[in-house]
Amino acid sequence: DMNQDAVASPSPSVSVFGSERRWADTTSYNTKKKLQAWFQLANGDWELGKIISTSGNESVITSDGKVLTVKSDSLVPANPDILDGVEDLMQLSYLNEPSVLYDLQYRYNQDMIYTKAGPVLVAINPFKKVPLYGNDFIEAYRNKATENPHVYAIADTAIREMIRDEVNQSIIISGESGAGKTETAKIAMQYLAALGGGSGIEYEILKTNPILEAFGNAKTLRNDNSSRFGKLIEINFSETGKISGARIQTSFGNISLKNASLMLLLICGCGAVLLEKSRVVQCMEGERSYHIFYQLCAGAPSKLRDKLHLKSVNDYKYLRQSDCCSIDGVDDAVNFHIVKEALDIVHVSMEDQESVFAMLAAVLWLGNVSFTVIDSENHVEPVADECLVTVAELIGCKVEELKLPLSTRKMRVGNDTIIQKLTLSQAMDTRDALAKSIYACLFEWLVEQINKSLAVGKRRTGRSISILDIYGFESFERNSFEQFCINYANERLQQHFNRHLFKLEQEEYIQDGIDWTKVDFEDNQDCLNLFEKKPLGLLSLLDEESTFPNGTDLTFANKLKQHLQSNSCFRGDRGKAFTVSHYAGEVTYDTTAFLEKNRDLLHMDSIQLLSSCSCHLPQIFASNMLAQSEKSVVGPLHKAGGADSQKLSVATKFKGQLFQLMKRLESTTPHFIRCIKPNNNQSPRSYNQGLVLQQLRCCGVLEVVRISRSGFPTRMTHQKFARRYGFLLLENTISQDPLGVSVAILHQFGILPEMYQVGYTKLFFRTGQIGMLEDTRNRTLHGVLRVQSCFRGHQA
Ligand code: AOV
Ligand code: MG
Repeated sequence: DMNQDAVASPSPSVSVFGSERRWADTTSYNTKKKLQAWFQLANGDWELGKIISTSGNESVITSDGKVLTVKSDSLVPANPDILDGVEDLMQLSYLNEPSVLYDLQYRYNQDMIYTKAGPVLVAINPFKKVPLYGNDFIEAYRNKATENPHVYAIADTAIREMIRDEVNQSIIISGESGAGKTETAKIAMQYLAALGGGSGIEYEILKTNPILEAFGNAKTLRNDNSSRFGKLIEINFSETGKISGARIQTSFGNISLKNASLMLLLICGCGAVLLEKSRVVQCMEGERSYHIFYQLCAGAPSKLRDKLHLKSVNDYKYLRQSDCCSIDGVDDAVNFHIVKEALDIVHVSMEDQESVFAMLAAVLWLGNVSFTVIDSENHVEPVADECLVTVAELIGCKVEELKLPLSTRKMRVGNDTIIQKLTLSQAMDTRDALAKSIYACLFEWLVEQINKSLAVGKRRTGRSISILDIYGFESFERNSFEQFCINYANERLQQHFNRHLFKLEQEEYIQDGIDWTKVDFEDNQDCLNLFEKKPLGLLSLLDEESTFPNGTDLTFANKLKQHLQSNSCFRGDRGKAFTVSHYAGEVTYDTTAFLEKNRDLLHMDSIQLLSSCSCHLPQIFASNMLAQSEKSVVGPLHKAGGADSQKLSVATKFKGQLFQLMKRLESTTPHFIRCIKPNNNQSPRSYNQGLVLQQLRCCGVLEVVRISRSGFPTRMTHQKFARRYGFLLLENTISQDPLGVSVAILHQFGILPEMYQVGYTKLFFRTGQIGMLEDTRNRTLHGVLRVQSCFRGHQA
């Protein structure tokens, strides 16, 4: 039986390339003189040399006119010149770290910042304008007129696979802070938006960026425009696009996707994943708060200034304290107008815009509110000066109403309500908590408005492509709760990457019974366990300690040391510090303020104040917060009588949002882009080998290439394959079953036996094989459709 044969006949088994980082077999190599090889300099950088002679364990090489003697086994083979700057690392004959570094650098020096690493696109931040974008390039990628790796090409593949497989797609962008994720996300959006075809929606989609960046980005020590929130942008293609799927597929070659409508959606949770709100009231020296504050102060027209009683940046404590109020090359005033224009375009009304600005001003003025001690017990009262009066005016309440929650707290004891006076530090915390909440609510509200406006009248029924851009891995001198959350998110994302490129991939081979030798990869499950395990994980212990009234940052740190010492990713340090071994490197966290930031209490008195304000935004904020606290888990203060709002802890909420996000991503076909930061100074034309190598290592780029080179990235069930290409068969096959048809197709197209494997349920192909079949299919279909439409033309 022929089908049995097809399964049983052994395809050439594929051996997986071993680690070629070092030369295993130096003896055979050493005889080949004049060969090029990499040797390592004292600073760790690799340099190219030519082998002149070898004796014993030593080789003499020339490099740059110098003659050097080096240890033979420290040499690493270099690729022939003809492979300089290959566009896919899979094409390298010798796959080792220096060769990969060199290839990327070679391309980077010529402004070719994109390189494929098998299925992954590597993007190196140029830190300057590079001539790779715009309509001409978009057209070229749509017409498949160029093969150069590009974000556009990834977006294009995503669209094609969405249509071909009828599966939602995602473009997942990762990399350290400042590596270029947000820029890359915008470039991908540009390509997808171009398919809007003049419907106007593409314009609106792109205009959301300046708004989100103004309110959600800030200058950090790593990145002048660092995202302080995570976002998933979902672009939906309409049902009509789907119905005319076949037509789209064929007409796609020469562009117009006119039938497809697009829309942008930020995921909720609360629109965007955990905005770093502590930044509103405090940030490190040399950093800034959110861009919008500086933009408002610099760019507001005089009428608005008067209305909001605006002063300059240096007059506001929240903005002044980090000793950094401008960014080189950035004009905040100009950007204010760009944001305003963008708000117009996404249909935020003038009235709403004014309310937004009023809330921003209220936050700034709140920061300037000061307190005076009123009794011997250090209780305080806010000073009724210009600041307090202005805040009251901006949010729409009486000065006395504002004074109350800033200086007292209602507590319920048994059946009685008592009023407790606040000390200076309690009052300042309460004030800051109010400012943070107003800002965070404002951000959420704004995202909601954008979503509403872009979703008007459109049902989300078609297929979608989502673009994920979160904050990148961060490691500073001092790392706090924010870095803790951000790095945890990145750890999760790394696992998604691993699962898809290593684990699932290999499991599928083995499950489907094809020849395969397993490739090892860095698994980060231990680190995730360290965070997530219950009850003895970082997050659980943090939540537990946060609910203890007597818990402090120190007791928290001690508890970690007591319970987590056995996890190899954890190390307790002196005092209040601990260290986590992340996939991207070790980070030492200082637990100072962890508990308070995790509790993130906004007292009921403050929420009540907001709900009684005459302005509509504070009212909306208050009702959103109340709705949230009702859904929440019961905390200790809640138990004490509900006089206080006890929401979910920040860490728990964050984890929940992260899980939601991952769940969404799990149902999509992922396309990965790895952004790489070539230097730490945000400067162009500077390529730090060590820094690049560390980033390549931690995301396993070499291993991905190795798997892909020896693997079969494209797969299709026998049924689907037979259905899709069966009509191309010239002769009827003896067999009508899917496997028989499939094998006949493979034979007819002369696909070489080493280029595919037949599994129990699927066919597996090496890179590039399916493309040829698709092209033939499209050409044939296109021809057929043309004939049909000619025919219809005749009839008419
Ligand atoms: P990030 O998103 O990865 O950091 P960004 O996308 O904000 O990093 O990039 C940082 C800066 O690098 C940008 O402001 C640009 O100046 C420059 N840049 C990045 N990509 C390009 C490009 N393709 N062409 C020109 N310049 C580029 V963070 O959000 O901090 O994790 O939290
Ligand atoms: Mg970013």
